[in-house]
Amino acid sequence: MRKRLSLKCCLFGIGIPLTLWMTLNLVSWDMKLSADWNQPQRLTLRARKTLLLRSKVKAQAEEKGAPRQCEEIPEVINKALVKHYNTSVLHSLGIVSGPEDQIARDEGYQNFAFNALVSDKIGFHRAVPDTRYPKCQDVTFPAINLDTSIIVCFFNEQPSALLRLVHSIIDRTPQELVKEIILVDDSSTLDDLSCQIENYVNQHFNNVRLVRTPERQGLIRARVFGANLASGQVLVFLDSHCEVNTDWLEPLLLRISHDPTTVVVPVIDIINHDTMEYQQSPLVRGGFNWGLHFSWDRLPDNEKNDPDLGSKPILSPTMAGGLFAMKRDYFHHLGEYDLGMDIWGGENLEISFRIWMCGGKLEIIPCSRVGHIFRKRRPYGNPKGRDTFLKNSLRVANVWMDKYKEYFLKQRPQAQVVDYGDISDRISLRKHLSCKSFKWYLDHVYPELSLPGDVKPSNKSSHHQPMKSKDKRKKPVIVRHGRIKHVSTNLCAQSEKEIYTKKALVTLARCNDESLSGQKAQLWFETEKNQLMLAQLLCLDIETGSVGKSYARLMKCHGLGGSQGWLWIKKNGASLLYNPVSGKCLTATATKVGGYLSLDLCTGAKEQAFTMS
Ligand code: UD2
Ligand code: MN
Repeated sequence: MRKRLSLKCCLFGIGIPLTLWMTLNLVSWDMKLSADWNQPQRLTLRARKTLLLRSKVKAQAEEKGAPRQCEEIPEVINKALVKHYNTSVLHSLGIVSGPEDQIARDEGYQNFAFNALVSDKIGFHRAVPDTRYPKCQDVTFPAINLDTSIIVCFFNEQPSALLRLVHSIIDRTPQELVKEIILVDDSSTLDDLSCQIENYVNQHFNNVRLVRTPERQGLIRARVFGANLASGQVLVFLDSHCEVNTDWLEPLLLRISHDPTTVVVPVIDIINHDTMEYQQSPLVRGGFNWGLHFSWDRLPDNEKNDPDLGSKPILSPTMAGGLFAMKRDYFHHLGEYDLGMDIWGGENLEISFRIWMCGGKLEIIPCSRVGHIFRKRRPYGNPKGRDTFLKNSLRVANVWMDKYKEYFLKQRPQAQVVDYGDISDRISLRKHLSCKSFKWYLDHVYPELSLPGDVKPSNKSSHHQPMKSKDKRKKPVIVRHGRIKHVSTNLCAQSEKEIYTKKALVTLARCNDESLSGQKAQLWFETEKNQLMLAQLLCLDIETGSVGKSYARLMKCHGLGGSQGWLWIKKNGASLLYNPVSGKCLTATATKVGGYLSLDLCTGAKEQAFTMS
């Protein structure tokens, strides 16, 4: 009615203000169209900004001009790993064989917080172990009539990690299910790398689009930009350092086709950030604590004892955040993301609460597996130097948690003074969608969460990657024991202090096999997990992350491999102790009694030749 009226006025030529009003009206109509889930949303100022940005991005994507000037990335294919996943090949790729390797490795850790040297050497294609439970394998999928837009946002990503993800999707997904892959470069600052990625993408793929945000948005708004450009029926979000596994997409889509308000998450397998090994994750589900930190929780007993465990969907109170699929129209209907959130953090709990409280469901699909490089630190900051995780979490607490937000504020008192911006849009979204209360969510979706002060046993693991719960971690299995002898001097490795002193360095000493205590001091136990335990007490470890020389030390055994993993390799006829995490070999700094053991380039020199007997 109002529209018709304004049209009439225009015909009579009542100028600029009305034309402006009409333009806005049109824009809002366009927005409503993109959110075609019956109930249109109010167009806020922020949404208008997004829209403007969106048209800019569109323009940029469409004028694909001459390639940018930068070195071309060679299409690297490591033949040894394309067909068969092989850990010893992987380990050998990690060997630092000279100063160039060392630089590539150090720069990689600095920029990406994972071993970029190994990632580059693996190349753009590799096989990964099929980590699904047997019940998921060898199934024939019924026809699926949904297609997807896969959205991958990145800020300063290593080209080989990102391109291996893209190739893994193309290699392991039926073509008709992938309408497009949208790579959103969130204004990366390492220009050469983003230029190389862009040129490679333009030269090698048809259905991969690369778009760039006009300025750094952070992963939350970057995802919404990507989603606004997408046209597939289902949106799939992935982090930029993932590799998809066999038949990963079909189980996700089948679930969504049964119920379009189900949001589905694959099991996130672990790609080791030091060695790039691909490891199966245990079945756990998403939770959180009152500090609003995400946690991996043990499954409740009824799920754990289900005979179909491993192939049946698992209801999950929250998601980790990076990898999930949902219908595109449902994504828009449910309010996309909170555009007031910056850079990193909190959006995963926000979308999880919103899904459950506003009528949807969140499930982990064990038959779908995708590997992700879990890094020890985030290799980037944010332009304003603020703690965006805290700010974003405050928005979550104030919009979604009702009176339970007090628990959060108690846990993180620093939050009291943080400005979290305007949340009125999100509050009206919650009303508009008639979402349930946070109490309902706690009672029905996450009754296992104890309130502060309760003494329920914890079901959480504090690790940032999915972990087997402690009670299931087995005792180390010893495969052999003996003395570690330095060949050319015939000296033995032992602690410089008592055998139970943590952090003690390791030195060469005269081999002592006379008294029992002497034996113990030089008796090493090699375990199934490639640990070397002195007297079955402490593990041979290295100082990681240190610049310059790194020494071998004895540390508490953690059973996670990593810096406590030691492999015997051969070089120039000598047998060396190689530590895959550092890419280096155990080396005697001085070939005499008291000489410390350090880590050095694996050359096969006499300082590095050891045996175990
Ligand atoms: C986890 C999630 C991540 C996100 C985050 C909380 C998984 C596997 N990962 O942390 O997706 O939900 O928790 O916010 O569940 N990026 C940008 N712009 C930025 C910063 C990051 O595009 O300003 C990209 C980044 O390149 C990466 C993705 O966003 O592809 C996620 O970032 P991350 O890998 O640092 O987050 P992660 O895995 O530590
Ligand atoms: Mn990540």
